[in-house]
Amino acid sequence: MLEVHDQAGVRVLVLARPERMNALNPELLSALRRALKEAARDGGVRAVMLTGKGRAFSAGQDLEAVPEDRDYARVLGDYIPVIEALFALEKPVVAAVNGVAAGAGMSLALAADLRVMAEGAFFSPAFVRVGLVPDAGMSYFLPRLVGVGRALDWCYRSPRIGPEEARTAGLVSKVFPDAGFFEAALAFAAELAAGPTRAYALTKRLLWRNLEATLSGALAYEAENQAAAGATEDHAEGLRAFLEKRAPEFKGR
Ligand code: LHQ
Repeated sequence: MLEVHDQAGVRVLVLARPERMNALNPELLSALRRALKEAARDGGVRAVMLTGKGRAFSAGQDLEAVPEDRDYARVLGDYIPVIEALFALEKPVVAAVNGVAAGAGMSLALAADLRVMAEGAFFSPAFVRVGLVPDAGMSYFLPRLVGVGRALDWCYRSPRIGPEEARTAGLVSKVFPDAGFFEAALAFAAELAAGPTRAYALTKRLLWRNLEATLSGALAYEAENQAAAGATEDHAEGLRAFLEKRAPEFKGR
């Protein structure tokens, strides 16, 4: 259901219900929640990559597992801790979108820090197709990532958002060929894992929090975070490496 392994300092989480396009049900969500908690705790993990097994990233909510009473507030109770855990993780999180990411599957990808996608993959908000509204964080992340106008357009029409449109909108960092996609995405995540991951964590908090700040609040929060980054071993190593004209070896501390 969820396959977990470590490669090159990256905790790889693979949504693995390929026969159901990795549709999300309570068991998979709870496994994901546990795995994210573990990844946060494990000092050997420097980055996390979330991807899907088979031809989908995730087709979103398992439409065969919706309760008869359609108590979606309860269903969403299983999503909330997962989205919050992705957002709170103090390590870079990459969604490697190998195939379709629809509905709440797209929401999962949006809650990652960065996204890369395969040439044959696409995003689809999908909610409107079944008469629903964006959930699992999409209403929060999508307008912030691509602007309210585009988010509304996508949520109303639910088009297939392919690599070109996704890249133009700033939704994905890189597009890789379908053949060898996993390896290319892993190399992307591994590069982050070898970086100053403490500084990444502070940057993530800084950028998101300062979206809501006044200028003076933002400047003060930058100063506070720069003081924290300046106290890391990685900063000392970065300075040393610059002066010694060599590549830095960051440890994430
Ligand atoms: C599926 C699913 C799926 C179960 C494919 N569930 N089986 C709502 C409610 C409450 C709270 C949480 O949030 C939400 C928001 C949501 O996420 S609503 C769901 C949004 N997702 C969708 O509407 C996507 C539905 N799926 C599709 O449109 C297509 O299946 C896609 C475009 C993903 C793939 O199309 P194809 O490549 O043509 O494959 P397929 O349709 O033949 O799917 C393969 C199998 O996977 C098939 O089963 P079968 O037994 O016939 O082989 C599908 O029934 C199953 N599957 N999505 N969400």
